[in-house]
Amino acid sequence: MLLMKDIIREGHPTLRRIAKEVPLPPDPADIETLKSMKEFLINSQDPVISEKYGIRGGVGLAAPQINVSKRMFVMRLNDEKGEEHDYSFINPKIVSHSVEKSYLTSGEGCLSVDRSIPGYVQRHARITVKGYNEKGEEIKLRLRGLPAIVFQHELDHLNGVMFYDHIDEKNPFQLKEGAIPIEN
Ligand code: SB7
Ligand code: NI
Repeated sequence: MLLMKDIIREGHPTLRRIAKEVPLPPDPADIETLKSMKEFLINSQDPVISEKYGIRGGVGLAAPQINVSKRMFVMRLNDEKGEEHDYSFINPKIVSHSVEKSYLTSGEGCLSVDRSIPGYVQRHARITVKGYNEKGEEIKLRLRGLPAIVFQHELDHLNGVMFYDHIDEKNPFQLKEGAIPIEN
C-alpha cells in the first residue's frame, strides 16, 4: 500500500526529469504500479482511510511522484455534472487543444509540494488526449473543466514541470483575456 512517505517532494531530482515512455503492452510490473497508484487515490478520497493513514486528498498521481520515472499517471474525480473521470494513462499526450485558457479559482496544489503557493495556473480549457490504458488499449478522450486541468497537471509531472512553474512571479493573479474560471 502506497503512503505519503512514498511520495517524493520538491527538491527530489526525479520530479525534474523527463519520464521514459512505457513499452507496450505494459508489463506486469507497470500494471501493478498503476494499480497501486489508483488504490492510493481511492484511499486518499476515503475519509476514514485517509485519516487513519494521514493521506492527503488527491485527484491525480503521476508515476514520477513515487520515484518511478515512467510516462504513466492516474486520475480520479467527478466533474461539475457528477460524471466520473477515472483513468489510468500510459504514454499520454495532448493531440489538440483550445486557444482558450481556464484556471482553478483556488489555485493548484500538489502532493509533492508541502506548502501552499498562491496564484493562478492557466491551462488549455479544452484538450483532446490520447494514450493507453492499463490493458494496453488505446484511449482517446475530450476533456474540459476540472478533468482537463488535472490531466495537464499530471502530464506536466512526466515532463519535469511543477504547477508553480506556470505562475507569473511578479503578477501571480494576472489573467489572460477570456480565461475561464473553474470553481472546485
Ligand atoms: C489541483 C490539484 C491537482 C491537479 C490539478 C489541480 C492534483 C494534486 C495531486 N497531485 O500532486 C498530482 O500530481
Ligand atoms: Ni502534482
